[in-house]
Amino acid sequence: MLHLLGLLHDTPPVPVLRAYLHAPCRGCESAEAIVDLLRRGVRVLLSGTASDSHTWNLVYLQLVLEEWGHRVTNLGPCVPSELLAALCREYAPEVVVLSSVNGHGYRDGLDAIARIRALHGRAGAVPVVIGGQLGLAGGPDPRCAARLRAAGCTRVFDDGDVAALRVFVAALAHREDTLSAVSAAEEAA
Ligand code: B12
Repeated sequence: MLHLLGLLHDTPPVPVLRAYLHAPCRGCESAEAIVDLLRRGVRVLLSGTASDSHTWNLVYLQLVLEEWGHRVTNLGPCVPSELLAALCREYAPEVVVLSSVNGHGYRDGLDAIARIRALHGRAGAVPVVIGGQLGLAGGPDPRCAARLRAAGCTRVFDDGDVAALRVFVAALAHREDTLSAVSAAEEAA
């Protein structure tokens, strides 16, 4: 059920969801828990890198991110950096997740992050993470990862870091909660 709801791009109004989820299936989260998760879910722009034609990594990441309650727009493989940057402006995601497994991720990632960080305003400041099999050496390369971070990548994940990605995106959801609470308190004052 949660996975099906994850296919929706925008969270429907909570009363609609509550009515729809009046009888959650056995083994699913309660309706309240699902509503809470969807409310706090992060808007994710997921993309393959410019040279990378692999797709199952993207399918996998979309499924797990949605399972964790986030809303994913999956741009698919071989996305040129200019297009990625243009779509960052268009969709205003809360996080960009880049995935690459063909061994050219360190190089493609540098181009992608340069284009995104060149955007003005909020779009240029969006958290951007990259992960997968990023280099040709068959394992993580700390120097290349450091270069990506210096260029503006918020986090660089290794191949098996899916659990760390979960923690990172969940923290963004909480950060938004905190920011909303602060603005509500400021408005009330
Ligand atoms: C299937 C496959 C293909 C298919 C892809 C079909 C398709 N539609 O996707 C085809 C045949 C087209 C293909 C092509 C090529 N492939 Co290929 N391919 C594979 C293979 C066998 C499986 C990949 C796969 O689908 N895995 C399943 C998904 C779910 O898992 P995953 O991709 O590993 O992703 C996981 C992690 O990397 C991680 N992850 C990925 N992204 C991110 C992002 C974040 C933020 C995080 C936290 C984690 C994360 O999470 C995922 C789930 O655990 C792998 C070898 C292997 N066994 O992994 C090689 C492999 C990825 N391919 C490889 C290569 C070299 C190529 C080619 C360059 C070959 C060539 N000379 O033409 C081309 C790529 C061309 C291009 N422009 O990109 C190499 C990459 C080498 C490297 N990284 O150093 C691999 C590793 C094979 C090898 N051992 O040499 N390939």
